[in-house]
Amino acid sequence: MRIVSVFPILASLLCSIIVPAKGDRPNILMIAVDDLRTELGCYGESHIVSPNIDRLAASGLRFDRAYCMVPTCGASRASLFSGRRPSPDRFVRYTARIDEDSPQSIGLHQYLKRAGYRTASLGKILHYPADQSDGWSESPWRPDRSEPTITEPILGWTEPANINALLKQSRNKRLPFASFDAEDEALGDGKVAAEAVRRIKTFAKSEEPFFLAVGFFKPHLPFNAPKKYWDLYDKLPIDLPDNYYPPEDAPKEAIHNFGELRNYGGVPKSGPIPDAMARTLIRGYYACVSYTDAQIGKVLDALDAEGLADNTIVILWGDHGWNLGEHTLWCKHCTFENAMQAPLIIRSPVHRSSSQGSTTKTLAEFIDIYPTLCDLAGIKPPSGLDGQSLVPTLENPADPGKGFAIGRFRDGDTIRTDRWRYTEYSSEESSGRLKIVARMLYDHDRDPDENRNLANLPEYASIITELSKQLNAQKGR
Ligand SMILES: [Ca+2]
Repeated sequence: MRIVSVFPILASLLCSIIVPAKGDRPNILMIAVDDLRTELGCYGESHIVSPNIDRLAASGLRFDRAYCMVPTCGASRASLFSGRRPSPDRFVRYTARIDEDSPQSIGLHQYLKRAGYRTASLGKILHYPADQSDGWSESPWRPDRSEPTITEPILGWTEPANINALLKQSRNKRLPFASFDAEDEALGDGKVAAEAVRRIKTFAKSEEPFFLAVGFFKPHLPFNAPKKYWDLYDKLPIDLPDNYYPPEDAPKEAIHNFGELRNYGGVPKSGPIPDAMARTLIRGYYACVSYTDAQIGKVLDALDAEGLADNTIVILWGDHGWNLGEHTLWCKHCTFENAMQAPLIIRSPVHRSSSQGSTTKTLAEFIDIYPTLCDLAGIKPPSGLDGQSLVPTLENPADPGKGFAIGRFRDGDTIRTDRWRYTEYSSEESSGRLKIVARMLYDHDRDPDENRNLANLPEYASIITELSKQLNAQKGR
């Protein structure tokens, strides 16, 4: 009984300590992009037209080595918002939710709301809008995502007659790409951007600090975008990746059958994707990135137009990477660099002099986002978070940081260090003990595309022992 009566007093004292005075807190605009890999103008060596993400990077800090915790939508987002590492029992699938997998966690949005923020979720933020929905000041908002009629079948990958047959199929047989002769707002992300602009105008009139989380659905499959974004790449010769083959000596566990893509109409159920279709998929992905980039531009413009940019932290992340044919893989769902790495850009107005237009090679994990935003907002993070603040990197982009990034997918646990990516795959024995059944090791100094698995070579045994020890000491349980 004594504990119950004392708790509200303690809680009240705690809140009075951690919450800065009203008016001192910066706003936070979070932009989440579904399935965005680090192939963008600002990340270099890309044909992708992404002027708006590029200008955000030019005014903020671009993280060149930021990693998701789980390369699948819901699990990545639940881990990010809870600030907790995934484990074999927590944040496993795309359907993961915090209130089921980690019910004791206070979500980032819940915590900011308690600290006096007006919190809003638009579009795709957590996989289920109902997950910890009490952390949003108003019900999470999602657009109507019905799409216009396809007026322009994508040619060049199969016979026109087959396309017409596919167009008549039911929704679950739809094609993996489509072009619409339509305005941006005819599709979901255009509606998300328009709603975000409306909210920013409303929030500008309020004294309350806001945490506005804006989640775009593209470039997630299907690669459907208005025609003008396809036209950006109309003349571009699209090549298949240089490493359109599995890595040398990679275990079978590393390569999946990209079932997510094979569910679509016209995609073969097994075997390689026909080259013409592969090229169209790459072009379609590019079109969707440019479409989303244009929507992001509208949101950034609204922030400027309302005079909020100088008091608003902007953070952009993709929930995980994507394979566009590398190693013959498509989609995410693996522990290669292409699936684990994702864009991360942070623009902190008070760190302009140290970070504006800079890049960093500090290894960052997406569980670091929660304590970073608390730090930037002047709020002490809750106990029990697994990540650490990236503010030292905003203050000095050469900051060494923690020096590793750990993640997992299904039976694979993976660690990235400055030089290495190491993955070990486990299987449960009849005794219940986990046994390592396969390993991968890539030397990023010599093999940044991860084309040769070194794990079975005896000369790397001591490096593997060290990486395995570090991985198992730090991974989520
Ligand atoms: Ca995703």
